[in-house]
Amino acid sequence: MLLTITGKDALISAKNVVVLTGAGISAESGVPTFRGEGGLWRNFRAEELATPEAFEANPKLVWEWYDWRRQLLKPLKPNKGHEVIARFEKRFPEFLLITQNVDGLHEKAGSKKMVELHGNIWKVKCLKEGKVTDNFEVPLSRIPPSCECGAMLRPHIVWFGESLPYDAIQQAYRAANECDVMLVVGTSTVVQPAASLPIIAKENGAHVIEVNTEETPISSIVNESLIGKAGDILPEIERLIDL
Ligand code: BV8
Repeated sequence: MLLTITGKDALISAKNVVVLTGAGISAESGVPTFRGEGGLWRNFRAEELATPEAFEANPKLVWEWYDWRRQLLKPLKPNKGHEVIARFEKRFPEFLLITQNVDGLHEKAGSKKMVELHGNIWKVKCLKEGKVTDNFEVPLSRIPPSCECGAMLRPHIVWFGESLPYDAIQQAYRAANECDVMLVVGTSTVVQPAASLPIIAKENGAHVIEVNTEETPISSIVNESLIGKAGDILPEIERLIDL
């Protein structure tokens, strides 16, 4: 059984739907997840490199990691899971996609009503002016890259130990508090504060549906834990509710 009847009815009658995604939604596009076997680069784990301290100590090494990820990401395309979520925007009166991913694949799939909690690997920020600009240069011609003003650029990404953008996390908390249904797709629910969003939704009375290839710490708390690939399950859910 895919969705329970309750889950199907909850989605069909939903006025306000939130989708929270993590690295698992991009796995079928070929993007290594953080905590799966693909999460290593030169034997470093993401948590060791995605920190202000690592960047301070060795900006070249951290930028080489991002440049490697950008080269890997450049040819990759959104998958069926991203595309269903992009279509869901028009399906429900109120909708918000909250993603932890920085790969830009949701935007490529057409998602617009979206909050990127952890930034975007295709944006850079000037350390002096604080200006955020797009940067699609692959590979980077200079590592670390610098701004026209001469100052060093950093990835416009939220590192461990850094606060999330205030507006983004407030919008996410509000959406979690107000939604009728939350779909939690492809996240290990390890990283805070994103991992608290499904709990907030459940406490607000939303019907929370998890889609993951394995159990997670919230699987026993959500209303429905659907085990399988997002690229298989999301199109199934779309078919089921559009019948
Ligand atoms: C914060 C950008 C307030 C980087 C990321 C000590 C000091 C400071 C903070 C902390 C601390 N101890 C704990 C914290 C909080 C910390 C935290 O949560 N740490 C964890 C590791 C315990 N959080 C923070 O630091 C956050 N900021 O708290 O600010 C503050 C400030 C100062 C001091 C104190 C507090 C900032 C967190 C943001 C970090 N940046 N990304 C980059 O990408 O380069 S997080 C990183 O993890 C990614 O964004 C990723 O999205 C995110 C979560 O991982 P997942 O997306 O869930 O990916 P994962 O690989 O884990 O799981 C994939 C899942 O998919 C699996 O479940 C798998 O089964 C499933 N799957 C696989 N294939 C499929 C699938 N599912 C469906 N279909 C498939 N085909």
